[in-house]
Amino acid sequence: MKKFLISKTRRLRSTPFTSRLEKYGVGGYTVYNHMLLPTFFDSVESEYEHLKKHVQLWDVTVQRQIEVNGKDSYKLIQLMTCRDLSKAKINRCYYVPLIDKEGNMVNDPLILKIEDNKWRICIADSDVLFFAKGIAGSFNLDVKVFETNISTLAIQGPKSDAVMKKVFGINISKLKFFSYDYFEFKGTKHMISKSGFSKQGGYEIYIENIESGLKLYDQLMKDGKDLNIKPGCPNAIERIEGALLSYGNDMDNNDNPFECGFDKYICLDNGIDYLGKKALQNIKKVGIEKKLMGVKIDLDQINLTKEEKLLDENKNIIGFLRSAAFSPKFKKVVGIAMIKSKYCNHSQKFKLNINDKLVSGIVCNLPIS
Ligand code: THG
Repeated sequence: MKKFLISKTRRLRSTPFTSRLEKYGVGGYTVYNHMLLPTFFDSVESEYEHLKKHVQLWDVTVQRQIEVNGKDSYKLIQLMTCRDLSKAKINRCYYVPLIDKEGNMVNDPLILKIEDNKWRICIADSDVLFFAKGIAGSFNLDVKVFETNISTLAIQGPKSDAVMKKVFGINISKLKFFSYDYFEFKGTKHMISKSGFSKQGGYEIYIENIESGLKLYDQLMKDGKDLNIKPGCPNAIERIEGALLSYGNDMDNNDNPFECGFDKYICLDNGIDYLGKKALQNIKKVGIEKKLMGVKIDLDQINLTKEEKLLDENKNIIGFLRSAAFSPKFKKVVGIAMIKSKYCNHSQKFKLNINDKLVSGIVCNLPIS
């Protein structure tokens, strides 16, 4: 098959770090929030092994930050999510399902409360800006809503502490999981949270001063050299094994937060008010018909480009495979699938037609174990 390139334009946005990724030999991109997101440098598998042993520097500028500020900022934020944020604290990160009036998923961002009347939403891949502006307009809220110019770097892996201590000093290691603070690099303060789209531990740096951010990128690569730092990116294998969900892949606007396993982030019964509350109360009453589960498949490779049907022995559809990758740990393909409720029991078997070949698999829990 003829190889082709993705054509870059203003619409398909680059990041301040794109030229560095290309210098380091980025091997492929995907598009996320209308922006370039690397998918691998050498190979997804070698980078999976490296991420679990060492440390990687990721350009995750695609996690665009939507800022909401003004008198009604909490009201707008709360209208969009079923998670109770009434007691949210400054210096903390909150993983929240955003839902519409029907109770369906719009996005699953990290939300940071910056000041009493200032919040930032670090979005997954959907146009939250227009959803937020639409609500602000129709509820006549006193808020400003805009996409910031912030670029995000993630330092992920078991040696992330060591690299970050070298660059920002010993205090960085006091940061607790899902909290953030400000740390200085050569005279410029950067906001840093202990978070990231891997289960290997690490930090995210929210860069407002690009000039300092570019110097910081180079310093992290330099100081990380003896710790075997490499440029990387969110790793498909690692995130599927760890059940870090990907909006647009694992779930979308046809799924609700109960079906995605977000029960602990759903508040139905106290004073808070949000768009989809009635819908979720109703779903809770009638129950769900499908749920995200893990799967293991007897294959040694897969390239999933659309949902695939999963069938039982009588050819009934039991669910749909939505993400999959070969796992060196399980020596099989592992995946995330939306499974019909009556087939959700652990160890339900299924068949799957891939490249005109029928292969076998089994349903399991998430995270995959
Ligand atoms: N970091 C930041 N913004 C983001 C992501 C991120 N925006 C887009 C995307 N990733 C949003 N999706 C997720 C999914 C999972 C997590 C974070 C963002 C995550 N989950 C933890 C877990 O499942 O173990 C913790 C959940 C919790 O304690 O509430 O970290 O990666 N800035």
